[in-house]
Amino acid sequence: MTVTLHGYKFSVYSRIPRMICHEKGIELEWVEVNPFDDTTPESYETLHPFRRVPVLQHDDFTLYETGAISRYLDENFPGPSLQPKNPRHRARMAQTISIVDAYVYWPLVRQVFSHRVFAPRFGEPSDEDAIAAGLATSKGVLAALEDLASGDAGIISAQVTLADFHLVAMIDYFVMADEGAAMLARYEKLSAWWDGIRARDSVIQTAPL
Ligand SMILES: N[C@@H](CCC(=O)N[C@@H](CS)C(=O)NCC(=O)O)C(=O)O
Repeated sequence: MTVTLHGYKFSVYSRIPRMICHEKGIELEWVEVNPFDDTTPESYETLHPFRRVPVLQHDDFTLYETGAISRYLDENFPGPSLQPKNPRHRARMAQTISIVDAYVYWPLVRQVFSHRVFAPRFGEPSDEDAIAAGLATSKGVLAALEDLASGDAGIISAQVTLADFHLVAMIDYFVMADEGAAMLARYEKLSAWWDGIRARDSVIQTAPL
């Protein structure tokens, strides 16, 4: 039984299943794929027609889309369950994952982190307008997450769930920008959640930068 993840070392989405595997004690084989590199072979499209990462392969089963991968890992492997049984908490978990995909990734990661932290670190040009736009959008996004945050161990319930790991990957990059860290600090429940979850071994062991 082999579990292989095709992912990119700096990718937030690739980090999510890595954290989940760590939490559940699943051994993972890693295949490095840089989706931003034009030299990635066309054959990769047989695994992911949109040329993104990650892709999971479990024996003869191939799966892309991180939300689906997270659930598959949680439901098919032993270890602590990362999905609440309570239907309302489960719905909040699904809602939070959807918010991360639709509203968090672009402003917090691709606009603020990429231009403020990643591009300068790797000698690439960065765009101040993109940072300003990302920060402006991030305010509303963090306010919405603060409204949903439970104030318990997990973002949406006392139990740590898949939603926590989807959000961790994004927030960890966002707070590497000084403006991101300052903005998060204004949200009490989100800050308390972040201070607790960032100490987990799965988060520390998968830190990308
Ligand atoms: N909906 C996809 C999003 C994955 C995604 O956007 N991954 C980024 C890396 S973090 C990527 O591959 N980007 C390549 C690109 O934008 O061309 C998922 O949930 O897996």
